[in-house]
Amino acid sequence: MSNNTKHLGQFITFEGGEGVGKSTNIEFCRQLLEQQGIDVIVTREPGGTEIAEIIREELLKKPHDERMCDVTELLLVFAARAQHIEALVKPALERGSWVLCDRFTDSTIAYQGYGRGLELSLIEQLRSIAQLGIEANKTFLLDAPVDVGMGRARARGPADRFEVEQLDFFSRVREGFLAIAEQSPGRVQLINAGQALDLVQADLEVALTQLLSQAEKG
Ligand code: T5A
Repeated sequence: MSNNTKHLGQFITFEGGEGVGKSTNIEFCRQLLEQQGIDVIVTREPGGTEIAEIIREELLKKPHDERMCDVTELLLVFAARAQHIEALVKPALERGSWVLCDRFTDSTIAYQGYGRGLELSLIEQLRSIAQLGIEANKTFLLDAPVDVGMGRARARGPADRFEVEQLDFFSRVREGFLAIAEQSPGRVQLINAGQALDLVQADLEVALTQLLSQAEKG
């Protein structure tokens, strides 16, 4: 990669099922971009700001008795997103920073749409209300067989409210992500996350180099 500090802000999202390596690889990408003199903000969804993190806690914790309704879950995801975009993502992009975000609306399509079975048109409506026109410039979809990702996630700690779901739920989620990749080949780049970490990161380095060169031209 060549050194150049002049870039327009880019919104890069990292997507995929449980435990596919998003956090690990975002850190890798952050270091690569910072070495190029780019101001990088790393954030996540749901979460990323004080209020959005409070909503995240509610979304992830396992309630004792009451089951969270699917529409409640969807609205909470978008409430967190609205806060995150207005308070953090939009201002950072306007300053010219590159925002690396662990999950975004593709996760909503995959989990609440394909996983829970909610209408995709409902998600589109909320997207137009909550996102202030902000969309990812580039998305790295880390894809691995469900059992590989779940195995890694479970080895790391206790399961949250999503991680206790059954295999067929996560198979639908994966199917959802792959459908998005097929529909948006320009934005979404599929990365084989089932391979060894150094190979995943070699793929990401090639992709980021291309992205940097496009951003410099553009
Ligand atoms: N959610 C989120 C929705 O339902 N709708 C939405 O709209 C949004 C935004 C929380 C939950 O919220 C749901 C989906 C989620 O269930 P999360 O915390 O981002 O979101 O979810 P997780 O996928 O659970 O995040 P994890 O932190 O568990 O997984 P990562 O970040 O993908 O994986 P990472 O980097 O922590 O790696 C896991 C382990 O695997 C190892 C790492 O070292 C680590 O130990 N690893 C590898 N090992 C071998 N080979 C490789 N290639 C490896 N890559 C990583």
